[in-house]
Amino acid sequence: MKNIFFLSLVFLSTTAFALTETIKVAVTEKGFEPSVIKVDSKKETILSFTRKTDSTCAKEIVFVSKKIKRDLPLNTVVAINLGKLPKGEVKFSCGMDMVSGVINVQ
Ligand SMILES: [Cu+2]
Repeated sequence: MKNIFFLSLVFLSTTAFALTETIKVAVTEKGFEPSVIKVDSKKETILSFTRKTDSTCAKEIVFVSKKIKRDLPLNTVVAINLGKLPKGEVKFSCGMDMVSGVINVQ
């Protein structure tokens, strides 16, 4: 009985752990780092952006296919929950589509 209780706890904690995946993305003079991001289609994806330079035009982030557009204030964490994504690619870019990256959903 004790074992069953323990196993359920382990199961519950691993399940909870696997629900979301947060990936940190920095905005630097080189663009988005990383600019190619692999995620799991079974998990909710959260991208956590921090713009670390003023020498970039990526002062906002746009996910055209998801109709998401957010400002990226300097040195401020902006977390965007994209939910579960279908397998394939989701592109993101600055407002003018000059600096870009891609999420590879597997
Ligand atoms: Cu731009």
